[in-house]
Parts: sequence; C-alpha cells; structure tokens
Amino acid sequence: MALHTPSIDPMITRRSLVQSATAAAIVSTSGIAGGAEPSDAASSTDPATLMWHAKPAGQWQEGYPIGNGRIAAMILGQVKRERVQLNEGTLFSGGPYANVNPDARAALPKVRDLIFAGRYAEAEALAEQSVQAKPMREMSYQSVGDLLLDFVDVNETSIAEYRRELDLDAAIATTTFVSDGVRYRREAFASAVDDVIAIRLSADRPFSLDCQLVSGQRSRAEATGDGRLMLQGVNNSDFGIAGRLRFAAGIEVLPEGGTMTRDGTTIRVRDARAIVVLVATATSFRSPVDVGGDPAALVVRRLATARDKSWSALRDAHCTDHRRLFRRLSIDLGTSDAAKRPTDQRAEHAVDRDDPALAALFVQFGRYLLIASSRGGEPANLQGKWNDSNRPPWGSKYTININTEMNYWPADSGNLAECVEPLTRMVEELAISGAHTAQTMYGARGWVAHHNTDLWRASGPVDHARTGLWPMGAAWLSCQLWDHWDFHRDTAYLRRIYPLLRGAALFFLDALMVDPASGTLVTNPSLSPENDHGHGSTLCAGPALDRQLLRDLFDRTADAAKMLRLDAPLRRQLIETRRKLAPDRIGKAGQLQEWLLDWDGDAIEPTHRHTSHLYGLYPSQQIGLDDTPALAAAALRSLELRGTEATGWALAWRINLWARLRDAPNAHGLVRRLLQSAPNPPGMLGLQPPFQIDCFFGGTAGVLEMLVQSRADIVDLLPALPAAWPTGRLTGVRVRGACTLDLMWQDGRPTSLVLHPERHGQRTIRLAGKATNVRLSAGRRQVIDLTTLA
Ligand code: FUC
Repeated sequence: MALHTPSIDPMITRRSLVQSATAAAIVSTSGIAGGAEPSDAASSTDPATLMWHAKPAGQWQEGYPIGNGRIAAMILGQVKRERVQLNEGTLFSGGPYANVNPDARAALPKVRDLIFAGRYAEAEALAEQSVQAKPMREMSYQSVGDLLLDFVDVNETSIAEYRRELDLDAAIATTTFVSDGVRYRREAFASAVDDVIAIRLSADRPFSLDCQLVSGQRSRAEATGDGRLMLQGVNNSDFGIAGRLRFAAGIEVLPEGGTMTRDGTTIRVRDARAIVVLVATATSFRSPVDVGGDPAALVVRRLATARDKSWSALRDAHCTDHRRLFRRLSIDLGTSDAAKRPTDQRAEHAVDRDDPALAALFVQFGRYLLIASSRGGEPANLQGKWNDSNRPPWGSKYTININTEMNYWPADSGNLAECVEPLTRMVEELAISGAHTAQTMYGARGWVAHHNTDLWRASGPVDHARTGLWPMGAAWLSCQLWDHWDFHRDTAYLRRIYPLLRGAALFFLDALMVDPASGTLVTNPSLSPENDHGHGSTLCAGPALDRQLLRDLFDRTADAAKMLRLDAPLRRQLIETRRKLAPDRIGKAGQLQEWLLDWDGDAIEPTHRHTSHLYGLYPSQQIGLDDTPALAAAALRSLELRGTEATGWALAWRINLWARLRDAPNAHGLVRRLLQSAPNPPGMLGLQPPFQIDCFFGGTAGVLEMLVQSRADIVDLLPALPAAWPTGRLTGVRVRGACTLDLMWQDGRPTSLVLHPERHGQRTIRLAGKATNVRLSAGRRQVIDLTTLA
C-alpha cells in the first residue's frame, strides 16, 4: 500500500477506493432468485484489510471467524466437505444458579488469621475445603454444532488456484478454487442487520450439494419444509447444575436452478447454478434468571425475514452496517515485499523479516474481531464467540483477573464504543449476583466478584483457592467501565455505571482488614493472580494489584459522586480509606514489589505470565514516567525480570507496558513476537493451542498505545514509535476526553495532526518532551500547528 503524502487529505484516497469497491460489489452480485457467475467482486482492493491463505484450514483454529456480535461461525475453507462450525453467544451449559459456599462465612475469619500469621499453606488448605464455591467450577460455553456442506462434484485430487480470504472491511469470508476445470466460489458473512449467517455457493457450471446440520448437543434435527432443517435441543448439565436452556438452529437452502430433494435430514440439491444457505440460531436465554424464551420461533422468524431479501440486499446491508463501525479507523505503518505473501507465511516470519503492514493488519483484525464478537449480546468471552468444543479450555467463559478486561482494551482507542455495551450489561447483571455473594460469603455491603464468571453471572470463588480466591473482579471491571466513560465523558453513561462503582467500593469499605504488621488496610484473603510467592501458597494479604485497583476504584467512585453531586459523606469516607492503603513499594532488586513483603525473589515462577503488580502502569495510569519516575523505573525493572517468554495475552500486556514506558524497541520486539506466536483463530499466526482471543485485543491496544497515548486532557504523539515504522498514518483513533484524531508522520516526526473534538475544552499535545496547548470547540475540526513541537 502506498503512503499518502501529507498534503493530501488522508481520507480522500481511502474514500474513493472504498466507493469503487462497493460499486463493484453491487454491480456483480445478484439476488437469491437471480443467476450469478462467480466473480472477484468480494475481493478487497485494499491489502491493509485483507487476510488470505493459499490453503484450506488444517485445524479448526486456522479457520476464518465470522460473527455478528451475537452468533458466529468458523469457516474452514475445505474443498470437498465444508464444515461451518456454529456458535450462539448464550449457549452455555447449566441453568440459573448461584455458587456461594454456605460454610464460607464461618471459615473466613480463620483463613484470615492464618494468612496474617504467615501460615499460607494452611490457609489455602482450609479455604479449599470451606470457602471455595459450590460447585467449584462454573458453566462453560458450548458449540451449537456444524453445518456440513458436501460438494458432490468436487474432486479433491484435482484442486488448483485455491485461495481463501477474510476481507476485514467487508466482513466476508471467501473461498475460491478450481476442481476438474470448474471454478467454485463461496462467500459467507454473519449479518447483524438480519441476524443470520448467510452463505452463497456458486460455480461456473451447474453443481450439486448435500447439506446437513449436526450437533454434539442433546438435540434432534428435522426437516420442516422444502430446503428447511431445524435442529432443536437442550443444553448440557455441568457440575451438578441442570441444563435448563433450550436452543434451536435452523437452515434454509435456496437453490438457483436445479432440483432439491430430501433424504431424511439431508437436503440434496442437484445441478444448481448457485445456492444460498441461511442459518439462524437462538436459545431460550433471556437473562441470567430467565430461560423462558422461544428459540424455535426466533429462528423461524429470522429465516423468514432473510429469505425474502435478495442476496445482494442482504450482503449490502451487512457490509454497510459493518463498515459504519470498521471504517472509523485506518492505519498505515508502511509496507514491504513481505506484504504480498499469504498471511500465515507473513506471520511465520514476523520476527526475522520487516513487515510493518502486518502489525497494521493485526490492529484491523483485532477491531474486526471485536465487532464480530461483542455487539448486542454477550460480551466477548475467552475465545471471543468461537468455540467448537463442549469442554473448552477454562470453559471459554469470562476470566476477569485480566482476560475479559483485556478484550475491551482496544474498544475505545479503536473507536468501537458500541462494542462495550455487552460488557456494561454483563457487569450490571454480575453486580446483582455479586451483592448476594458479598452478603452471604463476607457479610458485606455492595457487590463482589472473584476471578471468573459465566453466562449465569456466578460470582463466588471458583476453581482452586490458589487461583480463585481473589475478591477483586468487581473492582477491575468497574474501573474498565470508568475508562470507557473517560474516553467519551458522557454523563448519562456515568450515571448508569455509578451504582456499579459505588457497590464495588462499598464492599471493600466493609471487607478490608487492618494488617497487624503494617497497620495499613489490606484485602485478605487474596492473591496476586495466579503467582505463588514461594511461602507455601499464592494466598496472601494486600498484594500490589489489589492496592492499585482500590486506589483507582475509590478515586473514580469519589470523582463520579462529585460530578453527579451525590453521596458527599461516602466520598469523604472513600478518600479517607484510600489514605490507609499501603503505597507501592520498591524491593531489593529495584523492582516494583508484587506483594506487601519483598517476596519477588522467592516466587516459584519468576517469569510468571501475569504482570499484575504493573496494573498501575497499564491499564491504570497511577504509575508513569512523568509523575512517578521512581516507581516507573521499578516497574521497568519488574518487566525486565519477567522476561519476554510468555503466552499470547501476557505478551500483549507487556507491549502496552513497554509503550507506557515509551520504550519502542522493547514494545516492537514483543509486537513481532506476538505476530509470530500468538494462538490463532485465523491462521494469521502460528498455531499454539489453547486458543484464546485476548491477545488479539491486547495486541491491538498495544500497537495503538505505541502511536498515541492519552491521559486526562493530555495527548502524547508517537510515544513509542519504533524505527521500523518511520512513516505512517493513523486516522480515527480515539483519545480520552471525547476526541478523535488523525495523525501522519514521516521520518519518525509528525507531519500532520487533525483533532475532531466532541466537547469544548483545553488540550495539551505533547511530543518528546515538548508541549503545546490548544483550545477545542465541540464539533469543529482543528488542524494543529506542529511547528510549536518541533
Ligand atoms: C488465567 C491465566 C491463564 C489463562 C486463563 C484463562 O487463569 O493465568 O493463562 O489465560 O486465565
């Protein structure tokens, strides 16, 4: 991709590209009823938003994920039997339940005493027995099943010109190949407008197809009309919690030409010119306490509405809807020859070959995934919305000691505010369950959540005490929502989340303990996720993460109360309590202490994947080079001690941490490692199961954080720009304080900066130690004079 010169409006070239692509798509696609020849109309003209592979997915993880935020599918691109694996965001095991252990409240004082006495292993044994939730495991996210498309005439031994593409800008997955001289083409997308997955199969000669719906769930498929199948079932029970959800998946097969018959539950189409297959799925889930919906009726209604539209109408509505979000941000970090290769080959060499465009593609892929997995339904879970197993790793649910929050790190900087709504709603529901847990388990007001939750918003401490007995989930989630507010400064949203912040804070006013050794207020029992401090357990009192989270939580709750003119006495109490928390401490290795005591050197795993004690540096802004240089230097030392070997999400976190330390070489080194080694869904990156989605989101946030940072009303330009991206362009990135900006740079220096403020106010723009102040008027585009920063 060519870089635009600074004098050209960056949006102009982009817009004309986009218009010609859309026009081409409209001209060459036709309705369900009309004939259509295979064409290249779906191919994006912009390699900056195109992933492609020269071979089918070997394993499920290498498929292309599509989703409308609520339902999703993995497209494997296989030639003879195409497997389209289906997901519905609310298909979890179990039913409404709460998981508080009735013995917990009585056992907690003893556990606390043992921890204060330094008898950590005993505390852990007792907690394991008497405090951990019942059941000790949560419910897990499930697969609906597979749509199997068997191409009767395709000869697997004669395949040529194979190519599959995921066009991130159109949100369409395409597979094309030639078999025995016949050219096949398949397109698939998940429409948020029509709430269906839509697939169109075509060839340049009449072809035949067998079509089935299969599922590993307790279910039955039946034919419900010509070309119609409906699969209905009940979800699995898990860990003693009965399956109470009903679900349905329906397909509608619409051939153009040829004949259609049925053989049991197999639909057979012969000699069609093209075939459209529509898929809808739903469950009876209405809320964590209501499973009374009618999934079959929903499926029938969605299919009936979609089938009345032409293919091009479905497709155009989908593309327009997706692009409304996707096109808000564009990124160009320069290009190289490597960019011409298939995406998997680029990823394989991400560390040893210069490929700046791959990092830009990664950002757009992260944004694509968020749109596809977090709109209108459940938040993006541990695998986003893509899971082909009924016993997935960690239940493919919500791990809230880092992973779920990380999923939302790029939502605001990536200009996708709508995608946060499912998270906000989940936190609102979790606060209801969490109030029950706070009361019955701790005898405390407010609400509490531990390190995981699921569709049913379970809030007790699950799994083992050494990973699960961490009472900070509500605090972290609430701070994440506050940050969303800070990017937009919308008072209605602040009013909405204030009760969540307030409830999370109230819990700690009741549950904090005085540490007998230091006299400070601490959490107890807790742990620094999921790190064993080397004194018999992970359990401890007052780890750094908890204290940092509490400072944020108390500050933000007090600030919100002030802005909303509410709860003056509570505000004072929060400010008072905050003062009694222990400060961050620097240990004997010059590191930021992970625990209250200087145990970092004793930890069983010194290079542990979690960098919990660096929360204060990122995502929080308590620690920074400008305001707390000594703590920032200690955080840097901790980061060095943690090393560079880590799982995907842990690398992604470290990219953000190095970016906050304005260390471009280290941040960039980890970007390249992440591009090469993160687990995939899309075959973009080397395979490394188990698959988790978080690293794509954390990595996307990290690249953006290297280019622009914001804090209160300060914007830092190119704080960690690596030498490998000397010239580039970023448009539509959002900064805190309700503003987006377009930035161009050349030879490592900004050449153009345009702000698009949504509110009046003062803003400080900084570049490498220089600063300029600008006054902004809401709705008035402002070109910034960069000479003052030269
Ligand atoms: C936390 C991490 C694991 C994994 C799991 C889902 O427990 O420590 O690495 O990401 O969540």
